[in-house]
Order: sequence, then C-alpha cells, then structure tokens
Amino acid sequence: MGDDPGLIDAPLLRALRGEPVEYIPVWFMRQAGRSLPEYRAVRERATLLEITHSPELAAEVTLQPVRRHGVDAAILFSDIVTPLEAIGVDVDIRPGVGPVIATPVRTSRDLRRLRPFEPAADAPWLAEAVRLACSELSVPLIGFAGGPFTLASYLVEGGPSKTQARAKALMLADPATWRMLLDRLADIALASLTAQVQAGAQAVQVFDSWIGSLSARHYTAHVLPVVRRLFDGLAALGVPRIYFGLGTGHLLEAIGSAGPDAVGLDWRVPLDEGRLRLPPEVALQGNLDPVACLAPRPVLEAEVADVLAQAPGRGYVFNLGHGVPPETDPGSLTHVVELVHAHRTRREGLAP
Ligand code: 1CP
Repeated sequence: MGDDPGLIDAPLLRALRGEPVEYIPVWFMRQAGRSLPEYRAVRERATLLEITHSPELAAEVTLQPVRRHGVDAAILFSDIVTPLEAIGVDVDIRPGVGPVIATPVRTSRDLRRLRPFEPAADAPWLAEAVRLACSELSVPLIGFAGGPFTLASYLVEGGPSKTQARAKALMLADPATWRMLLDRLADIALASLTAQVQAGAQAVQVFDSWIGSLSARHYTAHVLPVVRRLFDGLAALGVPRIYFGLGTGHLLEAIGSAGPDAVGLDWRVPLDEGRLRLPPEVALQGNLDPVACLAPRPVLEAEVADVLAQAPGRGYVFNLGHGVPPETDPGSLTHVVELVHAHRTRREGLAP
C-alpha cells in the first residue's frame, strides 16, 4: 500500500514526515483542471464526471500539471462529491457553479440515501485511475476526499453556500442526526482514501474547506470528534495524512488535535505563527495567497519570498493557501516551482 520503494524518499514524503530535504517540495491545490489549456482540450470532449469515470482521462488530467510544472506531487483528478455520486446521490457538477444536489439531505429519514461506499463495486474506475496514474508518475500521488463538514454542507444546502446556514442550523437543532450524517460521511471518506492508497496513492489530503465558518466551540463539539475518528482510521494506511480548511486561524489548536500529520494553512495565518500554534511533530503546508499568481512576476516573486522567509526549516511543503485561480497564467505556476526549488532551506535541515 502506497509503498513504492522508489518514491518512499521523495521530497514530498520526507517533508511530510518531518525529515530533512534537499529542496522544498511544492504542489498546488487544484493544480489539475483549472488553468491548463491541455485540460480545457479534454473538457471539450467530456464533462467532469465523465473524466472521473474514465481511468484513462482521469490519469491523463492528473499527469498534466506534473509534466508542465515539475511539481513534487500529483493529486488525483476527481472531486470531493464523486463518492456521493457513486452511491446514488443525485449530484451534478455544474460548470461555474460547483456540486448541486437535487434532493438535499435535511432529516434523519434522508440519511437512508447515504449508504456505505464500497469503492470496488461502486466506483471501480477510482482505483484504476490511481493505478494508471501511478504507473506513469515519478513523484508521489496524493489521494483526497472531502471532509465530513464540507460534504455535509453540500448535502444539506443542496449546493454551494457562502454561509453554510442550513447545515449549521441542522447541526445546532438536531445534533443527533448531524452526528449520524457526519459519521456516514467520514466512513465514505475513509473507504475512498483506503481504496486510493491500496491502489498506489502515497499521501492523502482531507479537504474540509468550509470548516472556517464554524466557531471553535461549535467545531470542537460537533465536528472534531468525527474528524479525529477519521484520522485514527487513516493511520492504519501508513501514509502521511494532510488536513486542509480555509479560514481556520481561530481553529488551529482544535485542528492540530485531530491527529493529522500535516496541516494546510491558508494565507491568513503566517506560517511562523502556525508553527507555534500546532504540535511540533505536525508538518505545515501552504500558504501563498492564490491571488499572487495573477500578479506581475516581480510581485509574485516577492510574495513567494515572503512565504519562504516564514517557513519552518523542516516539515514543510510549499503550496497555495487555496486552489489555483482558473485565470492563472500556467507560466506563473511553473515559475513558482522554480523559485521554491531554488530556495536553499535556511537552516539546512536543523530543527524548526
Ligand atoms: O487539482 C485538481 O483540480 C484536482 C481535482 C479537484 C479537487 C482536488 C477538483 C476538480 N475538485 C477538487 C476538490 C474540491 N471540490 C473541493 C476542495 C478544494 C477547494 O476548497 O477548492 C471543493 C470544495 C470542491 C467542490 C467543488 N467542485 C467546487 C466549489 C464550489 C463552491 O462551493 O464554491 C467546484 C466549482 C467544483 C467543480 C470542480 N471540481 C473540480 C473541477 C476541475 C471543477 C470545475 C468543473 C467545471 O467547471 O467543469
């Protein structure tokens, strides 16, 4: 499982394990399928769900950013809602909108539609896409899943929401149903990530993008226990486990206590502050403001230098603070990779 001997010492995996590295590894959240013309060419022939259902197309799109930018990791091309679609939830991914769920989940009766996810039977294309991509990659593949709160927010809201108001209302009004919902979603994420690691993924990331909308009190009471259970379950896979959420400055201590091996920070929290507030054994990932990718080169270079100046000497992976903006010039991303790779780790592998 995820133990290709040729890649076990890849910079990404060493950094996630807190080991010294020769250069800082870098990848970009949403590096596939956003700004690349070669992705748009594939999208002209197939919808997003059609790509994920085709191992050949999914593997091809997964490889595109690695070939073009020389990033230190691939991330499987899929979406956080594809396991829900695979168990029969009527989800559609609308261009320019995101996941839309025709019949939202709002009561305990609705939970019956969320049966367990059995990847081998429900989504054979998932493991096949991972195997195909890994057979052509010389960097690790990151498997991913949506975090329980973030998946719950799409299911309860019925689509993207700025406030997650309906999801939070269910959480507060009916904590028992909420807990059952989150437990089912954590089981779905665990099943999906297990299948991806068994097929060759060498690290996993849980995208709990929207947890920042919760207070620390609500996150700790209504979400953290489930996330902790998810990370406990993932530990058996033996690969580094990254946890990412947006706007989590007020949640860092809680997030750190959920048990991840690495935490992805957005641009709002300086890396050096994150280092102090997370357990020392937890690696950091982040956190260039994605908007910097749209700036002229000198500005982009200064912003990258600023992030690198705050980065710990060990246990660090460069990334953006959120996904690549779709209008990014791909050349800017390639340039960021060159800058990060050229940067000499200040403390040459000494403790952070
Ligand atoms: O690198 C990659 O792009 C890999 C593939 C990938 C990943 C990692 C996609 C393809 N989606 C995701 C994760 C994802 N999907 C997240 C977590 C990361 C994040 O916060 O950005 C979330 C919240 C989603 C949900 C989603 N799917 C949205 C956001 C909607 C909202 O609430 O604002 C959107 C727009 C999608 C559709 C989608 N997923 C992926 C692509 C390439 C697209 C656009 C599809 C299209 O327009 O055809």
